Amino acid sequence: MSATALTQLASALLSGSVKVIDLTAPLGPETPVIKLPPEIAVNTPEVKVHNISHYDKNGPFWAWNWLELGEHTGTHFDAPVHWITGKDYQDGTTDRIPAQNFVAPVNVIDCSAESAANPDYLLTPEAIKAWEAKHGEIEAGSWVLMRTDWYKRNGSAETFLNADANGPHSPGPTPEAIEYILSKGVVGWGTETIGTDAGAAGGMNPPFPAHNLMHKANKYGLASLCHLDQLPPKGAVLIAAPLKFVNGTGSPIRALALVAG
Ligand code: 23J
Ligand code: MN
Repeated sequence: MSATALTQLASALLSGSVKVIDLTAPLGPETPVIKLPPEIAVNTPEVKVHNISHYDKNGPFWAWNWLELGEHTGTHFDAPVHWITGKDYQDGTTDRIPAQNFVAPVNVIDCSAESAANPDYLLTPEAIKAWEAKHGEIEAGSWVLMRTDWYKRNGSAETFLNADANGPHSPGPTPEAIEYILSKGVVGWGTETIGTDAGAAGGMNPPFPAHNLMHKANKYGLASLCHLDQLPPKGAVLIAAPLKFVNGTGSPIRALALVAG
């Protein structure tokens, strides 16, 4: 029997020559949540874990909890219906997105030096084209992930949100960068920050361009990814699947990357 791509992958997983990298932040009461200006929006709650039983009178042989959890919490997936521009897509909810889209190749654009020097760093089409000249073209059906090393700040809401009197300061894309990757036919756009947009994105045109433009095109977002510094610029495969919430606008995920070890 000849080795197909899938039997080769299966052997590579068993031998460790393909490794599984966990791109997910711990999810719990300490998980930072986005803080939108309260005068314009109601905010998502912090995670709460409610105990049902713990091998006690409420359940003598078992432990279990129930969760109080926003859809857009921690390492999570943004579905097209999350944004008003994507609200009419029939396949734009977490339960109706075709599962084929949850497994795809990734392009990782390293913006860590720029983001360390400037927390308001914005990725432009020119920077993406320079990356492509070095690493190869972004293919239709692939993800584009913005590596910033911002995940290293994810332990505390203060450093992660990085807000001052002028609002939050965190890196992200320009509207033109999102338009450029959409022209390549990508499946989605992902970041290490609290959302897929920059901290200053509320003041851009359109406001929150990663949300506005990606979801308008029935494409997806990933936020609060971790460990993008462990991925090659090209060649990894991302598995990022939301829970099958009925009519869901997003979901926490366990984001996993397959990389050559
Ligand atoms: C609602 C409004 C603005 C933003 C967000 C949600 C998110 O970042 C999100 O988690 O989708 S920027
Ligand atoms: Mn979200």
